[in-house]
Amino acid sequence: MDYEMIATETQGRVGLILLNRPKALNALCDQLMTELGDALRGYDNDTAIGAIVVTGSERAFAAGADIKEMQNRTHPATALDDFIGKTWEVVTTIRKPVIAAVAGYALGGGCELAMMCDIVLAADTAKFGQPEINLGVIPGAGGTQRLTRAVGKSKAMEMILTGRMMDAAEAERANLVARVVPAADLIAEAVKLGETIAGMSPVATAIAKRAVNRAYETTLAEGVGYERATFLSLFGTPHQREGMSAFIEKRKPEFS
Ligand code: CO8
Repeated sequence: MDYEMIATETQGRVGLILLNRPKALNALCDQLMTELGDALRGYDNDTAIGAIVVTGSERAFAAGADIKEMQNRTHPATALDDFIGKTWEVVTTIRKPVIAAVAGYALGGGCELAMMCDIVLAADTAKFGQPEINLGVIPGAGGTQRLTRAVGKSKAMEMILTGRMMDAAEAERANLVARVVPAADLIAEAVKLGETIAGMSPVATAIAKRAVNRAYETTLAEGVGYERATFLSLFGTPHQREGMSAFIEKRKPEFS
């Protein structure tokens, strides 16, 4: 697929996806989301890639779903089409770790896209918000659920009911992001993080990602049971032998 609204670039073992619709502050229209889904799947199926970074511009990671495109949608046609499920949730199906590197606005669907990624790294310029209430609607790509799980009920309610934005420092305090870095270093830091992850056992990485995501979906007892079963299954892999031998032999492990 030829891309018009995103750009892709490989740096080492990290697949970088740049949302690239600057005039619309990376508003997430159908075409952009389709291209993003295609690029994500492509990197997921590429054995040379160990982690994926999704980023935007200095001004905006993404200012939300494209309001101009959404304006004339009607119900029930919109519901029957399931356009949200088809294009927006691809990122949640990716096996490799996906890092959102957020500078500037991450609003509405942009904040939801960042929260669907596995790790959010924020520039000190990042601003997060769910301003849909100002448009007479509510978040529609998981915002009411993922923001609440990330920052707790009171702050999520305040943000969703008023449309207030959160700056990077507050987002870090509230556990919405893993870390805040200077804006000038954002991509380099995200790629470095991706490289670190890509250097680990790809099997352990994929299983660790799945196990952490289970914590959102299940009870503690079931989640711990899932962790135990998958932990033990890793003793059937050469990577467990390599990782433990390397530690004992005081060398760096080689996970092929
Ligand atoms: N959709 C379409 N165009 C947008 C969007 C958007 N979300 N955001 C900005 N733009 C466009 C503007 O229309 C403007 O275009 P033009 O120059 O042609 O008029 C251009 O980007 C620059 O924007 P501004 O002039 O407004 O720039 P400012 O610096 O003054 O303001 C803001 C920046 C604060 C980010 C402002 O643009 C803004 O408030 N944007 C809208 C934010 C918003 O409400 N987001 C939520 C959208 S709804 C949503 O995301 C629901 C998701 C549901 C799930 C998925 C379903 C599809």
